[in-house]
Amino acid sequence: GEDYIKMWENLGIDLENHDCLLKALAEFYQQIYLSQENRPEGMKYFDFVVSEAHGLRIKELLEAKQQGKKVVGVFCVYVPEEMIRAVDGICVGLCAGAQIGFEEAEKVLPKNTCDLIKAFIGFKLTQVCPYTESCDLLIGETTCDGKKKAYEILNKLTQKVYVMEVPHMKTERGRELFLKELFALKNKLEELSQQTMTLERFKEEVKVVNEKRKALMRLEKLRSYDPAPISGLDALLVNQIAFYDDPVRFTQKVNELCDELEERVKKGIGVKPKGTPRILITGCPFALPNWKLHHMIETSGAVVVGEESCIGRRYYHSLVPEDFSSIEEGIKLLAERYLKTPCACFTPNPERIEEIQNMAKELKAQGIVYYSIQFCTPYLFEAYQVESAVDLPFLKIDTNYSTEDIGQLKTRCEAFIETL
Ligand code: BJ8
Repeated sequence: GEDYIKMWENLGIDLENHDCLLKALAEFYQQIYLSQENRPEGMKYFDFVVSEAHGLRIKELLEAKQQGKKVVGVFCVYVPEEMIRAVDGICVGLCAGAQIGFEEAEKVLPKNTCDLIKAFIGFKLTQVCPYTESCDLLIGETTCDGKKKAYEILNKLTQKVYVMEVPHMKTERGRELFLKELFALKNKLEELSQQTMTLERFKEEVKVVNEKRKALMRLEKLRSYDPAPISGLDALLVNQIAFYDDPVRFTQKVNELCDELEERVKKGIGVKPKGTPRILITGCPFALPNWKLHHMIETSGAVVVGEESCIGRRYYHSLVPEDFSSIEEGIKLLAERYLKTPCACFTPNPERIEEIQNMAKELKAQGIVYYSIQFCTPYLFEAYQVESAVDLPFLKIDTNYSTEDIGQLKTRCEAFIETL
């Protein structure tokens, strides 16, 4: 409506580019999501959230800002949301999953950069992302080389980037560094919000984020049944929305969805027939609206039952203990929990292989699809380690955000699924 157009204008959004994005998104959503059969009723809320992603949610963020709250953008699951929330901040994920602004992005980035990075720089250069434009602070991190260097450019464009150092080894020294970085982040967030973190608020927010993660764990568990009560696409969408919806409301809606899925399981209702081949995906994150791989697999006769990905298990793998009695102790527990995350930016990274094996067993996967975004060195390299460790049929997909290779990839997926 008119209100939204004013709101976007005030944010500095390029209305023409933005219109193209929204139209493409709506069309995509119609084609990929709304065409699915046997969707749970509970997905209606998430459909609504997607349709209002640039509307109502942005309005909420701007209203919160008017009350003095700060909006903080993040790009990685090593940046603790609990700390942002403990100083009354709102955390939003800014990774981008569409080929928007690539032409502009390629003027400032090397061509052989992964599409996830090209997309968030492209979104900024073409002024199409109301989340990026709403942020008071952008927190980058030293994970892969591409992101690390892209944050320098992003800072040049926004003057709002703070980079937190993430170690690359989980040694004693690495752990110490990470802990120090979390204390430095606390100072930064206190300076931004002009408030001192209190133990009470910190504990509250640890609980809020734990509840969100518990709901996502519950959702994952329900996908272990055959027939699967929810499609991989729908579960992926819920996981994507986890990064920008209000966490309390989101948690409630995910739990309502899970209640419905439990009923489905009891009655033996699924999205696909019992015995449909089950796929576990592992690899790079799936930033919204990157639905390409799930769509391809699920229109090729299989169902995706889990994601060992940052949009997936790497986000909700474990909780933070809630019974600490000082902020320092809480931050230590937070550091331990976050460092358990098995990203390929770490060396060595045996925990990821363990996680994949556990997930495959728990979710009764029959095949593994290894997903890497073209030019993503950490995940492309680690494919070798993973492939030699797992004993399930294995398909490696190295792709980007374009639709050009869909025909060829679909043929490969179909052939793979037929062997399961
Ligand atoms: S914890 S996966 S969110 S770093 S796809 S930009 S790695 S070249 S996103 Fe990541 Fe944190 Fe790790 Fe997760 Fe680089 Fe690869 Fe691109 Fe990537």
